[in-house]
Amino acid sequence: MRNSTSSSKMKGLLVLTALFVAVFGKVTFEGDQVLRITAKDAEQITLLKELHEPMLGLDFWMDPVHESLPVDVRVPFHSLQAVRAFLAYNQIQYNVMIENVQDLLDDEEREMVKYRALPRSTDDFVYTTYHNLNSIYSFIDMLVAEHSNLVSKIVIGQSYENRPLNVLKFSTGANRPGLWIDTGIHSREWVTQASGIWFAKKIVTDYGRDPVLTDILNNYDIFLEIVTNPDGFAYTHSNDRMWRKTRKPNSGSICVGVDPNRNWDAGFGGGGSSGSPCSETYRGPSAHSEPEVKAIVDFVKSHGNLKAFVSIHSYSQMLLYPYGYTSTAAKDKTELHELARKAISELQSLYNTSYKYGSIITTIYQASGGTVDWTYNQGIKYSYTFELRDTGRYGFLLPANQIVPTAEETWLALIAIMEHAKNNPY
Ligand code: BHK
Ligand code: ZN
Repeated sequence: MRNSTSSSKMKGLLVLTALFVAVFGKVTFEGDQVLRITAKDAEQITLLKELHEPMLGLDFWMDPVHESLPVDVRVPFHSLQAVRAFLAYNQIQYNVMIENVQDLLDDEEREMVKYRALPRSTDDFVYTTYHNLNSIYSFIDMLVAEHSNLVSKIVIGQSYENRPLNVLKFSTGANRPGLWIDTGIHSREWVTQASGIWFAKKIVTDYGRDPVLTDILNNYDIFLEIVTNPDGFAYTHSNDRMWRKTRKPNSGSICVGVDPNRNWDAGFGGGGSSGSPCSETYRGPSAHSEPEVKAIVDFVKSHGNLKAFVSIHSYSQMLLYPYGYTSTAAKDKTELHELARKAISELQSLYNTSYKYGSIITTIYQASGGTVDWTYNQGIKYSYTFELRDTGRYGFLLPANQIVPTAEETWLALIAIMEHAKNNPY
């Protein structure tokens, strides 16, 4: 996730990868390992940056920034020997988190194919496995059909590849202020879309039964966009499980896609974003260049009365608030911090999962053009980003048996945020 030059070597590698995908259909990760590298000082961080050499084909799940954060990196099989020798030679500590990435993908796929048949209702839907885009779209339509008095589907726009950008609207009355939740803006963070599905079912199940949710929904509408980056998500199923960005081609480059969490008009172009189309943090040619981002921007502006905005990612178990592009504290920092503490203590009460919390720039790293920095600057005070499970044992490849526990604990934190917004009108 760092600036890369589009050197001819890089082009060679990318063309080879593209060719491989064209011939064999799907990128394979056989023999790839995920290493957790722990740099002990600034000198070792500098050495790690040499590993961004494009021919190595490394995929930084967590970027080298400072010594306190370990670096998780997927190393393709063809580079393993070189990378491990480099780390040993420089006496940089690391351990192997994932022995063979493809083994985890095979487990994931075996689990999914057990449930290929489309269920007839959302009661028969399997919440304990991952689903493809068609299955999620059909879930959305079933839910709306079953609970048309409570939930409707709004199409806020079209993706670059013309897929609908569906938002579920849970509403019990007209002209209410709104609370927003999105999942899956980074397509490979599969536990987030899976949790979004579970949240949707939870809302229709609990309304009229759970007093806190009922009170929230009697006063506010909830908007939920489950597949916020549908082109990327479809691509994670069809071609490359590790795809993060959008799928719009970049003019003048063979590299595809923009990081939708660097594309917002909040410190756009600043530190912690890249101007290189081949980078995983490529910000795009201009703010809101991505239709998936622009659709939300237009929705937020035309709605005009959102009171909370929660954008959900994985992994690393963090609850973050603005800012990411500047170290200037948000004016509501004290309240946001205290509410984050409350929300993660609710979360932890269920399965003892521990979260870090704080501003984006102080808790992870500087990142400019992020979603919740923009929504916060639009006046939506309760703007948060989650990083769901885990802390790196499986990373983006969280086993399906953790979907429901992850969704359940996260829901407690979401309720805490929504309830606080309701009790503190502004
Ligand atoms: C979160 C919120 C705002 C800016 C950055 C982040 C961290 C996030 C990112 O965009 O780099 C890390 C990530 O995708 C894994 O979910
Ligand atoms: Zn993410």
